Amino acid sequence: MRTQVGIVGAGPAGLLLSHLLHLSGVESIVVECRSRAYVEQRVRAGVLEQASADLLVEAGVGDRMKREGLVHEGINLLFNRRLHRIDFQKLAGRCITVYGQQEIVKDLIRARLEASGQIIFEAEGVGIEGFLGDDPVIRSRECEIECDFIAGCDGDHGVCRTAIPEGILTRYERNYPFAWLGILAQAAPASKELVYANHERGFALLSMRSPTVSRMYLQCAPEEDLSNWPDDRIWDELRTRLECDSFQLAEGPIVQKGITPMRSSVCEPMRCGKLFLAGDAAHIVPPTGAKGMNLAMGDAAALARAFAEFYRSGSREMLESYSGACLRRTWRAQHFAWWMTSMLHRCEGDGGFEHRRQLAELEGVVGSRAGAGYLAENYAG
Ligand code: FAS
Ligand code: PHB
Repeated sequence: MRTQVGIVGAGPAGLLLSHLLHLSGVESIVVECRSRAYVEQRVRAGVLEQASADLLVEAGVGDRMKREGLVHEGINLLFNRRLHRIDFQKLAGRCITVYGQQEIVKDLIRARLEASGQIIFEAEGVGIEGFLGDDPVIRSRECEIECDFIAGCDGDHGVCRTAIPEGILTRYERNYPFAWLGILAQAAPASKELVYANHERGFALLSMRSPTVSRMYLQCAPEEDLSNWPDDRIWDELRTRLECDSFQLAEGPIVQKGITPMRSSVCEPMRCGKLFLAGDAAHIVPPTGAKGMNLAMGDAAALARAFAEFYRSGSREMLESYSGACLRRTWRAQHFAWWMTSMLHRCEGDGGFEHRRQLAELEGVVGSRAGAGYLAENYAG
């Protein structure tokens, strides 16, 4: 097979890139190792920055998000058992949309297939080569795709980043001494807006997917075993950490559980020859700042503009500046996600000093327009 841009990975980055290229008249083929059913049920991120939601609407794939997504004008910080609201609309003139990542994946797959786009699901033994020269190829057991460029959108455990020869990439990493235990529950969210809690027993987050479905997280040990967390223990811990006078947690059947490690990582550069990395293939942020999916969508939009410019005018200028531009945005998001993570999570062995320092930092954030404004501008994008 032959195409202009070969894309590895049908997550938010790869699918959005393929859709945006289609809108610019640039051909692409997406190669995905999992089934359509698998990628469409994978529960992950849930918060879209204003720019990401606007991008989906402008690209003609935001109708269901506008109908079913929950538009929020703020979030809440909970500490010392008191709720403090950060008003995004007042502080930053923006809002967020709560809409599950798997819903965005469904909307993008449907749009691509309705436009006769090519997505090869369940591809086995995917590999790439030729991107250092002039003949990039994506190979799998089923097919061989010759292309002008390869977009590595295959996430943190994909094959594209690792296909880059030693000595070209520099990887910057930070591992956190905790993880998130996340649940999806058939339970009405106790709060209309997200609640991020700093509690002496650890961090907790109250989020949602609809007026009847809660998405909640609690800080746990990095090597935590899910079998140690039966439903009633999860609800007890969430109730304790989210205790406040403003709401009462409603429990319900937990339909999905998972543990997400907390890590920051950035690969520089995000390009090697005719291979361009986008999304989690290039960078991982701790989910505390709700940035992962938004960064992936930002990379896809930048790469789509660069390819469109190349095929329209032959100019390589935007291709040359892609990595630097995306890394600047990525490092800003890395700092924000690190700041939110460090301010809200308990670290063992800090003898209580760190927790009191965090509480003082939180008082400073909610008590000052500058502090609250920084959080609002970075969270809402
Ligand atoms: P993705 O990982 O989404 O997609 C990569 C795709 O490539 C996958 O479909 C994969 O199957 C495919 N692939 C991998 N190897 C391949 C190969 N060899 N050949 C072909 N295809 C291959 N972010 C938030 O903002 N908030 C959250 O709460 C949050 N929770 C998360 C929970 C978990 C368990 C994980 C892993 C991530 C979470 N994230 C969260 C981050 C997440 O949302 C990512 O930022 C987002 O999925 C990035 O999108 P992509 O870059 O498209 O990568
Ligand atoms: C989610 O709803 O899944 C979610 C919300 C905010 C975060 C992380 C995850 O920071």
